[in-house]
Amino acid sequence: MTSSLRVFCAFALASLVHFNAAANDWRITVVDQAGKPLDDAVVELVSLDAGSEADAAVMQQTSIKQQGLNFVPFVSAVQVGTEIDFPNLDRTRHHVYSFSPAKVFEIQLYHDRPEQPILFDQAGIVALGCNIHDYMEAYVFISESNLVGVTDPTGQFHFSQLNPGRYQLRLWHPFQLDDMPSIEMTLDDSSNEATFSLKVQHRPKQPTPQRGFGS
Ligand SMILES: [Cu+2]
Repeated sequence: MTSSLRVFCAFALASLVHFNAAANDWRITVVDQAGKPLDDAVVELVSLDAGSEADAAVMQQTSIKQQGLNFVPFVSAVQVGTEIDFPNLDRTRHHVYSFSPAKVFEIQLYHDRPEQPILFDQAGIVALGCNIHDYMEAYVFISESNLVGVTDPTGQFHFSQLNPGRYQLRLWHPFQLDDMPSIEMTLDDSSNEATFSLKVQHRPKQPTPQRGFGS
């Protein structure tokens, strides 16, 4: 009896240690060539260690609104197999389309909510447009990995509960000038932060005056 209790305690302790080691946070900051925080940058991690793809929980974007005659958000990052809804919150009708090879589709002129979401079933980068409003644009980065996100206005994206190990990091931004950087990194069992720089050609996003009408 005593001996089985001891075994149980050792197992519980081992589980606890493992849990602590797996609870890694990784805060990635992306800046432009001038060192200014860069929002709308996609950060993707692919585990290079077999079997550690993670149970990591990352928020998946599941809708792209049309609001104020713009797409919101401008950049989305999802895992392959994600369905995205395109609700139209404007009073005017939109006609959303993509000619990108990773997902060719169109949702003909509509109000409110389309009948069904669009399934993004292939990795790649999709550029969205609207047939009615030429300036409207947005991007969807579809990743094989579930460890993917988009930087906020402070240039940050925060991964939590990552398993320690080796990862391939890729960064992408719609305005970037160079090829997509791909960097191998090792995550240890303490909290991690890293800053990366992307060379971009800044330009306005969906450059329309956001007037009240139609929205
Ligand atoms: Cu439109």
